[in-house]
Amino acid sequence: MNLDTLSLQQFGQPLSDITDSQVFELLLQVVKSKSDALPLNNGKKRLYYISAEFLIGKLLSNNLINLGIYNDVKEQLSKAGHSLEDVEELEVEPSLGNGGLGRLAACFIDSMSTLGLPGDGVGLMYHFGLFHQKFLNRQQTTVPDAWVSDDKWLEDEKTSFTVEFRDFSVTSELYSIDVLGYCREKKNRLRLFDLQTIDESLVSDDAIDFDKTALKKNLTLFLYPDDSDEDGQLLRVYQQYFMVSNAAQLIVKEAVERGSNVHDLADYVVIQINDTHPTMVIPELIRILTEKYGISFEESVDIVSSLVAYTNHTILAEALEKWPLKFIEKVSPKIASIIKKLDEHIRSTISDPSVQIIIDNKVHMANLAIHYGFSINGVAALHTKILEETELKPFFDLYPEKFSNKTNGITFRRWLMGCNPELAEYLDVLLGDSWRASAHLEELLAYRDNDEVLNKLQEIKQAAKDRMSRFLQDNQNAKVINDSIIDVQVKRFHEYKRQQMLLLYLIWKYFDIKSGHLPKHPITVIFGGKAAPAYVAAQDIIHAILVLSSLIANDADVSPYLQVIMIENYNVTAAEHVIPAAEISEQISLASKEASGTSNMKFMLNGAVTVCTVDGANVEIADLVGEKNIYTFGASSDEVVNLYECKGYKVQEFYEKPEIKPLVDFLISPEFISLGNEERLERLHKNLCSEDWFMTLLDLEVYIATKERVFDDYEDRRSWLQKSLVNIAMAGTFSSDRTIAEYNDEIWHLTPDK
Ligand code: F58
Repeated sequence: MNLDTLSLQQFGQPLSDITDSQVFELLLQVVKSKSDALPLNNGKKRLYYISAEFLIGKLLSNNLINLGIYNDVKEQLSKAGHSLEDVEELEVEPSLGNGGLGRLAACFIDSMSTLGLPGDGVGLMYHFGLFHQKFLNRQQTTVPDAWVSDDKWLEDEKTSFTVEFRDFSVTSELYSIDVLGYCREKKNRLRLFDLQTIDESLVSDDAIDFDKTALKKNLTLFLYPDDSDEDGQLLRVYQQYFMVSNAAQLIVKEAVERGSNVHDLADYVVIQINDTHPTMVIPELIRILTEKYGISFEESVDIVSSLVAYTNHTILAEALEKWPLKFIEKVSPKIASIIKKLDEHIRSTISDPSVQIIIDNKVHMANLAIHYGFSINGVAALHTKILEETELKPFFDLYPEKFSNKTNGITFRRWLMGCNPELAEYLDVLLGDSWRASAHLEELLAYRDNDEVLNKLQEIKQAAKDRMSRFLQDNQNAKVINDSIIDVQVKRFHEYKRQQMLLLYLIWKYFDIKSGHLPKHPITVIFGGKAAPAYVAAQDIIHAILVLSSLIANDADVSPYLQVIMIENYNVTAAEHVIPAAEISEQISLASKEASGTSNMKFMLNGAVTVCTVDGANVEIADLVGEKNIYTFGASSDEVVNLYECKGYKVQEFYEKPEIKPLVDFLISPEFISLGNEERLERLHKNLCSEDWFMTLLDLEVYIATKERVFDDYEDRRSWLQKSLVNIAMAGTFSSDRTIAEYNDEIWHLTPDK
């Protein structure tokens, strides 16, 4: 493929003379014509991975990599004076996800295609997705993130279904995006349902509020519309039913086209539901089988129960969905009545009230999925253990055979080859390129004592740091201190993830520098992430970080040594710049609360050293790299679970400690308040010293001590680089190809296409 020739044909000018946006157009055509020509992965049995989110990121580079033409294209462009990086900037990032669960779904569909498994992602085509985050007066503001009209990858499948609600019906339109596998001749698709009557004009340019009751026009406008009022909650139920009704109709139609007589549907279909949002696919399929195919209720239940599998992503009680039965009745009385029948069956056979589906007139979606699915899995070993032994113990006692662990993974195409090509190329030099398909990196350990290799790793890290600095400069005019240590916490803002603990450490460090203890290397701490619009406490934490960032920047004694940058509108593109540059990965959730985490895996793969609590997949990372190559601290999950159970955490005892009180009180000091919003800062302060539901102060002192040890150790450059090397070498386990192979071997049982 010669881009110069293509450019001459298309634009009448050589590659060197066309603009970056013409190059983008050209590359799109190249990728699309190649991907259009690929047939779908086929097989009798097909997987449908239904998810409310797919945080797929930009697709150009990813597709070039998977088509095996990335290096060639990059070289041709560079010879003609273009940089692929600049061209990529012209692509819009789809706004179809929120956090780890959505990004996991994106990694999974990439791996499914790579392994040749016949299966598609199924979700909704939100026109504005999640909001775009902007900072104003050091606070998060939310503006609509319009992306659909600029997207270049969506194709109209020209397929529609009717979805019947109680009071009206709507028609859908199915769009899809090709999902290419790494060096594969066949593809899968991400299939997204839109509403034919969607009306973007309900949304103004600068605010994400809109008429939540205009259901015929709004169902696919936003991902997770604000549900702090009843209209918002109802809208979510409508959205979920719209998603699963379309999915179920598509699934049955395609199975029948492949030869199913519907009684044998489970030989043709397996459905993985990503968290509980798609749970209503169970009653919806039962409805279709009984109403449309005349199959008895009992047989329909058996058929459906043998083909739906559920992944749990959280133990946080408030995140486990429970919808008032009356909402479901309002959306679809038929679905409500099927759920009631399913609940009655459980009541009549199992006496334990905690496992019922309808409790206090609320439908517990996870309970429904566990009783009427054939598989439930957690997403890291510790998480699954907590589900089995504590959170879902009554279910585990009933159905031990349904439970399993599938530790999460990440696709190395995006999180190494795409975002860190220098490191990927150097691994080729050292290991040959077979790691690209196998993810086996352990042979790198042989170079642990090789100074030349360690120095080269340092050089690669420096290049990534420079790239990130340019990105932050261009995007938000932030100037990273030269030669500073890059210490990063990027993830959704939530109190359990404890961004506030890093904030308190930073206050400690600020005091320490003020008192004359200057760090040997300057430190740049980078935060990134969004807070849900209805989650005030998380927004207060963002506010305090932005205030501290300004306070330090304005302080000439401290600013040469310490800097806090909060990335505006953190998304996949920002992650691709920050993760390769990071030297310290912050994974500091309250033990037991982070189901897995996946940024922990991305950071380690790119050579960052992890500072973490013993939570989620951090446990598995620590086991792999060994205690010399990771910094773990803090209360264990058993201790935490115990403290909750016996109400044993007394925050005041910690707050009153002379080492802690000044740090917390600084949040309401005149210096702090002069830069911020008093109400927000007082609320955050009060929250920390009188409630602290996620036990920040419990771990704070040991966290500070650990961080100081980390910064000391960083000064021994050789041994630090060795830690970094070991982390890269041991990251192979966390390839999502491994995870998907496990899902397939143990849950889905699909035959890979050739
Ligand atoms: C995340 N969940 C987990 N949920 O927090 C993380 O530990 C795990 O690694 C990841 O799933 C993948 O398994 C997550 O991202 C959400 O974003 C919820 C979506 C629905 C609204 C509440 C947040």
